[in-house]
Amino acid sequence: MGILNVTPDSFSDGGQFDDPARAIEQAARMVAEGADIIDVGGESTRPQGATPVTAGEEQGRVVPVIRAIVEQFPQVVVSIDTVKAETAAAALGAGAAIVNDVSGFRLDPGMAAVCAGARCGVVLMHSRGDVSTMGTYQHASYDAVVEAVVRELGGSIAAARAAGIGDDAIVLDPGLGFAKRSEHSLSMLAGLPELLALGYPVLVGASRKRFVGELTGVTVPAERSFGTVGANVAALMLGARLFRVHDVAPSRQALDVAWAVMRAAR
Ligand code: PMM
Repeated sequence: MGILNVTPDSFSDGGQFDDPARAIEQAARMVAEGADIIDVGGESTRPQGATPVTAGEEQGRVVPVIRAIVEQFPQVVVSIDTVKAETAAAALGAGAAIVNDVSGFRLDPGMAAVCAGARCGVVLMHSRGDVSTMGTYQHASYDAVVEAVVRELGGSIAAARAAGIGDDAIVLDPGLGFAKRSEHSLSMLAGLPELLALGYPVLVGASRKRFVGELTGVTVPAERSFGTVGANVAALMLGARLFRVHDVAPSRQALDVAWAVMRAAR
């Protein structure tokens, strides 16, 4: 899953792709490098505290880009990274097939019904707080982080099922770096088997995150590609099957090789 942040202020690539023409160019590059899914986002959750945007502003950013990607790359699946039901509905109308909700259906009571109605795929990510605090440590207090995340994601799954979303439409995400210090993100990666025990495929978003920076000593997010690859290969071996990344080629190539080794080892 290649990341396309159409925002002026994302933590790792803010302002690079907020012009539609440049966004499409970046989508084309990610498709050429092997992305199967393009995740389009129009609202940042950056760790320094993000500025919430209105649904109208967000739609103005993402809808033209989604339309263009669907038209130019019909083989690619588009997901919409939003916590707002109204934006999800507009994105699905423009051709998106997956809703990636970093609040796991917590923040907008209308989200589950929109997804159920569209029969789209859903990524339920764990987080705490709202868009301006979920990227900070404000709610990063846990007795046992893996148990807490499994329990809290259970609430997201219940909301999805209650709205009529099928089990085969659900993907879970531990929410690396969201209300999680680096040690929490590491514990979540190590604890992926416990998340998988809930019975759904798991997506991880390790790309350029702070824990990768802290483990490698690389302070510039855009230079954390090697560390990101390490996290993704480890996550693959622990059971993750979807990988949200900024730099598609390194992770795609590493994961293809690691997967071939895993299959040959069976
Ligand atoms: N991380 C970010 C945004 N959206 N969605 C999912 N499912 N998982 C993530 O880990 C995730 C996400 C923050 O990173 P960005 O600002 O570089 O997009």
